Formats: sequence, structure tokens, C-alpha cells
Amino acid sequence: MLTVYSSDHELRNAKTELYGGQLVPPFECPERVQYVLERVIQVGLGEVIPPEDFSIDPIYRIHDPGFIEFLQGCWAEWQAEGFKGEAIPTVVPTRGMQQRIPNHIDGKLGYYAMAIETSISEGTWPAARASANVALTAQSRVNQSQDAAFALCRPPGHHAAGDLFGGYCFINNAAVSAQAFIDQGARRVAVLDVDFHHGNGTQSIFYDREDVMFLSLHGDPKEAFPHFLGYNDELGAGIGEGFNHNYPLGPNTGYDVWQTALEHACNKIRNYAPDALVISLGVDTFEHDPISFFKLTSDDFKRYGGLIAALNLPTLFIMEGGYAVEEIGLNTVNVLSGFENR
Ligand code: SP5
Ligand code: ZN
Repeated sequence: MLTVYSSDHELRNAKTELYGGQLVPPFECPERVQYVLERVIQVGLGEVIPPEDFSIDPIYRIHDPGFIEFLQGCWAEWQAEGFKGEAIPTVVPTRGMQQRIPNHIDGKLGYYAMAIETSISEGTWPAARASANVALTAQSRVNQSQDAAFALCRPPGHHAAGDLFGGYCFINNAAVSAQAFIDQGARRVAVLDVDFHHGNGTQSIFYDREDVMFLSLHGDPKEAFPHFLGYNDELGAGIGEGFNHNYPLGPNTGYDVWQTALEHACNKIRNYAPDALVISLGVDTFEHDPISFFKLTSDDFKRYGGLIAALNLPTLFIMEGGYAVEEIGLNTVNVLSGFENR
């Protein structure tokens, strides 16, 4: 399988994440994709290529121009305030408040945030752009070959909505790619999100559409981030009703229960008969993940790779989460080699 990788992910090198009331080194760190790349090479998964440069246009197909302008300018505006730390929102427009966009960077940060653990640092924007280029390059290869490819994206994307960042995400790489398939002639695309966390951004982007089906297996929002989306009665809206499927699962969920949910999701995908499949591939479902509560083993990743392959669709894998850094290469590449041994 082809892998697309860019060293520009290193530009995203934040020093702080708000966790447990402390500013800690981010779980979403540059070493993550280094380990995945090493494993891709070690097992000989296939060719590794750099991304092509796409224009901003495919990003604007998903994201709001004001949001993109905010991401681009945030670090400079934050610096201009003379703040000492990284950019973190402090005030958010909640129930009963105005939804007007403020001028001050403190206001804009809160307006465009869906979670405030994620700080914006120097280089975050160019890294997010490179990550989207990685996704779009892999997408175009899948579109041409009708085969599979792996976009080794960092930063991840599935928590980013049309005008929201957070959950370590800025540009929604999976959504941008799904839209690119549609714009290149696909009639229907399915996005299957197997990251531990609900893909709130992807869900909200496609919630009222019938041409992109979104399915997500994740920690029950009652117990797990992002807490405010991902219930199983969220089925889509308008003509999109029936094209959104959530599988919230409780603490300590092991592979048997998880696989049953995956099989349900795969049956929905089969009936939908999409022209392409996008996998939001997070391996934070791993038993030793430091911030998650599922119990998948390294072998389980190989097993479910085979189930995804059985769908027999042009498949684009997009890297999302996974924070057990020592095992992230093994677990991620197990999914991909499980898929290849179809
Ligand atoms: C892409 C992705 O996986 N983003 C996840 C962002 C989660 N950030 C908030 C984590 C809060 C975790 N709280 C866990 C308590 C563990 N005891
Ligand atoms: Zn996750």
C-alpha cells in the first residue's frame, strides 16, 4: 500500500496541552508519526511519497473562510498581544450568548474552539496545511487507481468542523478528502471513523447530506471526549436523515463487542454501496492508550483491517489519533497489513 508522508508535520510542535488542570506536553506529539513511518518502512508496506501542493480550494469546500483566516493569523495576533504562552481560549460563546465574531484574538479563539485543551502554536497552520496536502495526495491516488492508500496525516482532523478547531484538530482531512471524491465524480462516499473519539467534526459537516454517509465507533459521549456529540439517535437531518450512524460504546469495551459494532457499520456501508471509502484511522482504541478506555490488543488491529478489506472498495486511510506512542507504529500498520492480506 502507498503511504503519503510530509516532514512538515514537525512544524506542529506545541509545548502545552490543558489536561487535568495542568499545562502538560501534548499527547498529540511529533514522535507519533515518526514511529508510524518507521514501522511502514520496517514491514515494507510499500512506497512512501511526499505530498503534492494543492491549492486552498479543496479546503474551502469544507471550511469557512473566516475560520481559515483565523487559523492563518492566530499566532501572529497572539504574539502581538505580548502573551508569554501558547494560544488557548479562555471564554466561549455558550447558551444564551451572542454568536458574533469578536475582533480581539481572545474572542476569536473562543468563537472558533470546540474544546480548549488544544493550544495554537507557531507553525500550527503550515503543519495543518501540509497534513491536508498529505490527505489530498493519497485521495487522488485512490481515485486514479481505485485501490487503497494511507495518508500519514498529522495534525489529525476529525474533531474539526466547518468553523471549529479542537481535540488536536484544525483542518478536517477526512472531510476534505471525502468532498474531493465527490468533486471528482463519486456519487456516494462513506466515512468510517474507528478512532476512539467520536468524529464530531466530520459528522456535523455531512449531517444534512445523503451523498456522504458518516459512521463512527467511539467511547460513549456520556463518559468520553468530545462529550457533546456522538449519541446513537443522531441519524442525520433533512435529506441526510438515515445517513449518519453512531456506535457509542462504554468503558472497557473489548474486541468482541467492538467488532460486532464494526460489522453493523460495515453492513450499512454495503447497503449504501459507495464509490469510495474513507477510514478515519485512530488507534487510541488500544488497551494501553493513556487517554482512552477501550481494550483492543495489537492483534485485534490486524483482524479488523481484514474486515474493512472485505468491503472491497477503493479505500483511503487517514491517520487520526493514538497516543500510546511506543505501540502506535505496530497498531497502525497492523490495520493496513491486515487490510492488505485480504
Ligand atoms: C484526534 C484525537 O484523538 N483527539 C482526541 C482529543 C482528546 N482531548 C481531550 C482528552 C481528555 C481525556 N480525558 C481522559 C481522562 C483519562 N483518565
Ligand atoms: Zn481519538
